[in-house]
Amino acid sequence: MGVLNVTPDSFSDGGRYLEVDTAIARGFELVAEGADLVDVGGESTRPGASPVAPADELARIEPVIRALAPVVRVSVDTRHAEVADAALTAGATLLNDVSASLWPVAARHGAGWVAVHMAGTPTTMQDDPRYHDVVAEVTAFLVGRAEAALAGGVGEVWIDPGIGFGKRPEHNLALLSGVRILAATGHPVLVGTSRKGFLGGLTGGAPVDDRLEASLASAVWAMSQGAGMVRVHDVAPTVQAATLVGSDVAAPVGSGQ
Ligand code: HH2
Repeated sequence: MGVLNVTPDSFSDGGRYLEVDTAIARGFELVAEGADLVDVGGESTRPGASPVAPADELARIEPVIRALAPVVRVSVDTRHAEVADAALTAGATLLNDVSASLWPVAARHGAGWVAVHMAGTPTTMQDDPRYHDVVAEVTAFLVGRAEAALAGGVGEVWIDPGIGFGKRPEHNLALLSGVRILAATGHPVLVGTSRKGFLGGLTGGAPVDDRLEASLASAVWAMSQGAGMVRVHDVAPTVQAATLVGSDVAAPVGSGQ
């Protein structure tokens, strides 16, 4: 899943793809790099982000979705029902939902749905996140939402632990360690670590544009633990790194380079 933020303020690429033409061109670039799916968002959900009026969010993303949907599967990254509804009408077929509440909209459109775990709202989620057992709590929450959505008629349901969404660094690491537990629920798992702040912390303060290696390592880890999809900004390097996952790395010495 390649990230396409049509926003002025996303934490890593804010403002770069705010013009419709630039955003569409970036979408085509992600496809050329090997993305199976492009995730289009018009509102930053970084910690402390200000909410965007749904009409403004939709104006940013709708033309981009219309242009990309004929060439690649498009997901819409939104927590607003009216935006989700219009985006699915415009051609998106997966609803990436950090509010984990919009499955009725996906059901109405016959679209897939991603339930993301978030503690609170983007404005407040990093204030003082607390868990007794973060893996157990997040897993129970996501399974509950997934079962409700499946019972409500959604045919394709993904679960996502919401790395960075109301989590301290130790919570993010515990959830990454626990990807196998999430995968064992039987629901397909999506993980988004790309360029996120906790990777900066772990790598001694690497700035957002200098987190590629850590992003790749965490994506490969998540895939090796059973994640079926990773949400990334750097598609080509991730596609290359992903070829190792599940391949036979025990090939005989001298069999090639
Ligand atoms: N993370 C972000 C946004 N959407 N969706 C899913 N399913 N999983 C994630 O981990 C996830 C997500 C935050 O990253 P980004 O879009 O790059 O930044 P911003 O929210 O600042 O636009």
